[in-house]
Amino acid sequence: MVPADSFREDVIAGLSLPQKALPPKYFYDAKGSRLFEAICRLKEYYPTRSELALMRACIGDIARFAGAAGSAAVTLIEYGSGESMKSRLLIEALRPAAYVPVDISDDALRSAAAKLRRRFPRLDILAVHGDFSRPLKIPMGAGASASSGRRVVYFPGSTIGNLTPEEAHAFLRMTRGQVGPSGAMLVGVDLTKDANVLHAAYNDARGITAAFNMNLLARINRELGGDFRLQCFRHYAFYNAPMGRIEMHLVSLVPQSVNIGDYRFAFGKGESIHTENSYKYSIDGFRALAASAGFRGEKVWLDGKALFSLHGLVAD
Ligand code: SAH
Ligand code: AVI
Repeated sequence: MVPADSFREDVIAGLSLPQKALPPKYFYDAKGSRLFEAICRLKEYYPTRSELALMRACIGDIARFAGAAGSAAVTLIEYGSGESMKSRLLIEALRPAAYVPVDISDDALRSAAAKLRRRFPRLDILAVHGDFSRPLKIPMGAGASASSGRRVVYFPGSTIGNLTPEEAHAFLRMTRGQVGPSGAMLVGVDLTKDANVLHAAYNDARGITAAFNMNLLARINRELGGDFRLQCFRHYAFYNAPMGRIEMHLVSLVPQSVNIGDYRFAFGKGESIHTENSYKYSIDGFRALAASAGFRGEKVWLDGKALFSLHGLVAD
């Protein structure tokens, strides 16, 4: 669980904005993480399938890139590791000395770490429960001292797309400092594509994405004593082409007010809470963003349908 105080403060601040908004990192309580895992298995949600296909097809090359320094022990740090599904493939091929999964969802982190310990008994697994948008102390594995080890940051899933380009720039800069001149970064980035494909991926027929979005209101009710009536809101996701992003909102179906502790928020009919952006990039557009943060795009891997990309970045 994230500290209730910062959750409460962020919710009150977000619902007080002229365009009400909530940070997407709060989707991921235990139920939200399970719903996200269900999204990853949906036929409409191509990103997970595409990134896994890309990893399976190119894993030798990806591991060679990540382990480029040869003999130096690698510490593999993964931000937003969730169920560590893709990292398994990378760990098998790269054989790092240590793996540091970082996630805001304690439940997802614990269960992934327990499974990985069974699968890789000799791997040093140092799970960090925390928020990657704030400075975090990242441990080094026992076999990799700060002076001799190579740090590789893995950020798959296009989680970078949930940050604004300004936040993504700051995050890449922070990571560039963290991996140092001999380190590297592997970033999964969803590509700009036909708006119909994007629309289907965020409006699945079974309503799992809608349940994922609505769970944020249920979580506010559960953890902060809010009185959101879920049946009075609906999931709304669309592609904002000029901004190059999918936007997810929760739209009020009626005029209403909602209480959270001593705070009361009024909603007009049709008024929305903006809950998530999911930016889509061109290959060159993402490379330019990485370059502005001190990284050179050395490699890029694509799946067979060119829906998704994995960028291999090195210090410039
Ligand atoms: N890497 C996995 C999961 C992606 S889902 C994959 O590629 O499938 C995004 C993950 O990032 C979730 O596990 C969520 O809990 C985590 N997350 C989101 N915002 C975060 C933040 N600010 N700090 C740490 N973890 C975060
Ligand atoms: C984690 N993140 C990259 C997902 C995305 O596609 O933006 C979260 C998600 N939101 C709705 N469906 C999936």
